[in-house]
Amino acid sequence: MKIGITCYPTYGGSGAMATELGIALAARGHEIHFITYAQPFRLPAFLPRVFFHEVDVGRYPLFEYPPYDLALAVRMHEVVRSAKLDVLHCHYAIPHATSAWIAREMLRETGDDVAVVTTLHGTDITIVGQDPSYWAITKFSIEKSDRITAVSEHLQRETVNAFGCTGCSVEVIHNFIDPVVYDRARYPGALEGLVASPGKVLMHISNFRAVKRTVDVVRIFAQVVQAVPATLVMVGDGPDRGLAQEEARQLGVADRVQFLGRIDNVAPLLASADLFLLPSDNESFGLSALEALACGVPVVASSAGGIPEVIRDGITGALRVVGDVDGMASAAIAIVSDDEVWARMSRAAAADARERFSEERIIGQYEATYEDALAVAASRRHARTLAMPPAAAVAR
Ligand code: GMT
Repeated sequence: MKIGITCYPTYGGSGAMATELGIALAARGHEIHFITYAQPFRLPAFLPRVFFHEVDVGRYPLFEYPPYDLALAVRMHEVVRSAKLDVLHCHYAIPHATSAWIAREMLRETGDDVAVVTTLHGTDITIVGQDPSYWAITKFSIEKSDRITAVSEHLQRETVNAFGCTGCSVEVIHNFIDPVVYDRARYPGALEGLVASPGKVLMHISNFRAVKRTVDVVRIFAQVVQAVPATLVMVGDGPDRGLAQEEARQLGVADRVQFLGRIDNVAPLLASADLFLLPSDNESFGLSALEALACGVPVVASSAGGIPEVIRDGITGALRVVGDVDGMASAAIAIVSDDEVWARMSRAAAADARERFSEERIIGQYEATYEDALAVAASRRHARTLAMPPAAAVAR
């Protein structure tokens, strides 16, 4: 199949997932065309059957807000025609699914068509999509997609609750990991020399937005380090990094907390961690938690959103309600201070991630969805032909 993939390329779980999906599909023989404003951050320079098409919004003084969605639609239209794409797969509804709909409408002018698949990732539904400025266009674009997928059952329910989605069904396809990349045994000692005696390594990876509650991460750690010698490694960057750094100073643990900034290849770091913390306010899935589990790192997290679909409470980690810093700290101490408990959870985490979320299993689900979308597109074309006056249908 020839598949166009559009995502946010520079940072974030949806872009990471979309890129890993494209790479895995190419390895299975499909031809992949990324259509985005920058090279996706997890995409290596060259891979067979993988192409990158940059979307250029141009510059014009009149445009205080350059219309990226239109430039994207034009690029999609062009790539579908030049590369003869079968499917356009949009990750994150806004504006990608809207641009795909515009591109598909433009294709009609020349009798061309493309199947559109939209994967919903989280805030495209839970925050942005429910903003009154975007609600109607989000609903419209989702309903116009030939197939819609959501990365968790939680997000599927949120979508139906928020938009109703007349005449559309939202299929759940969970996020996945490549078990060869996220393998503890593969990267010994990535954090060696970071601090003199690290003790247990607690880790958090995110874009440091308010939803991630990075201040809670520091508060949890401050309790853990009183009970067990430990270091907190904070990976990523974003609006709340300063707040988290200030909290570490206020709580007197700044010398035990390392802020590494943004790092694209996180597998070697995760493989050096003993515990991952994800106390988010909301998380449709929690891809970073899954990557940690796959590396044999138990996760202490909030029970928000789709997180319980990823982490098994008491087996691969511990779940507490949002904001329960004391509960998360106690759970963290119980895991890292008992070698036997930790080893059991670490093994269970790596095994469960492989069993339920391995690339092999999930990619097949996407391939089946593409086939379904092609069938929907074919019946759309058929219905259109039937609706045409006989002479026009023959001319087509
Ligand atoms: O909504 C966001 O925070 C951005 C989005 C992204 O592009 O990184 O994250 C969402 O998608 C990820 C990949 O499917 C999920 O693992 C995250 O849980 C989800 N974030 C939220 O729901 C807050």
